[in-house]
Amino acid sequence: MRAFHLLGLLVALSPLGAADPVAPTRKPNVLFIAVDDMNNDLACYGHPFVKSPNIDRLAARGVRFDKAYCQMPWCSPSRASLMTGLRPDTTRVMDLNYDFRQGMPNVVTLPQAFRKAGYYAARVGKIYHYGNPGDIGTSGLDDSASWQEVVNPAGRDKTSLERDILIMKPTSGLGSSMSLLADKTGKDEDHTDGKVATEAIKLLEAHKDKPFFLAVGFYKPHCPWVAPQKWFDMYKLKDEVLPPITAEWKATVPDVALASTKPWPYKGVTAEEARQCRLAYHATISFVDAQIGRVVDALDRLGLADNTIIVFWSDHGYHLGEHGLWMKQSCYEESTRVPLIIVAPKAVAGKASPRTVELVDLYPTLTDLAGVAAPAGLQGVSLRPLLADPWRRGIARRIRRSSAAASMACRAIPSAQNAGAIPNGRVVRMALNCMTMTPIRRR
Ligand SMILES: [Ca+2]
Repeated sequence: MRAFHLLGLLVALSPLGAADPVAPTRKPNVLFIAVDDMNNDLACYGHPFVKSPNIDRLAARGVRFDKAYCQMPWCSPSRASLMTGLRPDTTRVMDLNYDFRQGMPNVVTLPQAFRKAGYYAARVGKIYHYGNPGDIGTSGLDDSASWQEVVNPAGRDKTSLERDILIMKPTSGLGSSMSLLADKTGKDEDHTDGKVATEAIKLLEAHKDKPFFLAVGFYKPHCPWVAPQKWFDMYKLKDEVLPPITAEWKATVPDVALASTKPWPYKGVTAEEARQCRLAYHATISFVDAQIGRVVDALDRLGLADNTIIVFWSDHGYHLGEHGLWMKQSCYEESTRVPLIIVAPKAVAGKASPRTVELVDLYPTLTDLAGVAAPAGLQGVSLRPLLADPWRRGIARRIRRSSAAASMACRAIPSAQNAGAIPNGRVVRMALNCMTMTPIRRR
């Protein structure tokens, strides 16, 4: 893998790069857009009614990855892995408290690599882990070495609306409380994610004349599902149908397969309440989609689009009732799969890649595309060849080492139960073989 990566880097840096359709003509900027807890319920991924015109617009400008997976379906392990280019069993980040610098004080993060290459690197909002919504307005579990400048917006969803939120599961923290609010008076720009977009646009305007790595971390559609009323009005409760579950199906899986949702099903809310939560989740997808659109519009207005790599990613997926599950931390497809779009200058546009990729691949991909020196030992592979030919085979290899998620699953499942039949191939393979959570076979 390292040999492949070095080869990619040499190509990027060599004069031969001029013949490469993806090679930048000058130092490209990076607009690094993250969302929190967003699954693939997006129009560009084929969802029948979710409205996501701005993310769809990114997909039309770049490559949409249809089989992209996180390294562990939980905020901090996933984000620390992506930002260091190392798998969770290397970072040792397997909970929401551990700082990867404790064990790897000198690790060079993705934005640090760009800083070393002379880039201005800044963060707005949530990129590394922090409690959502508890830590909104703070730097949370940030990595200060990564940035020259940080902005931590807090909007009315955090500062004045929390007491009005409809909480369906009051025994949980607000971030997992199955809670929602349609704000009847506030504007998009008054909410935290509206402010994230506004602050990101200010930084684009201020730093447009030199190479930048701007990380823009949005907070929705993480619970609580709070957004202006108009976004809720775009959806109908009758459309929010829960996937079927049966007692017979439940009897065929070990308890651990359902352990991420306690109590099962739907964290103890009624099916009707769960449908309201689905609607609210979709409403906040459309809300955050609009804020992403504002940032991309600014990039275009400033004339930066032709020389800016745009990455759009979510830290993990999200259950909305499949198998009776809700939220994340399960090893099923809906929890581990993520939306991932890369728009690179001169890359193909409007294509989808069916190849299995992982968020840990983003670090080597971005350094490769930008011609930035990457540290040795990155554990992903550059996806650059897929930006020229999304169907290309053979850029990734079969992963043989265990991932933290697989380790977590194995720790949680007594060995006797490992032999039990689980009718979801991904879970079986993770639990039985301790393979990485994603790939099984990478072609
Ligand atoms: Ca998350």
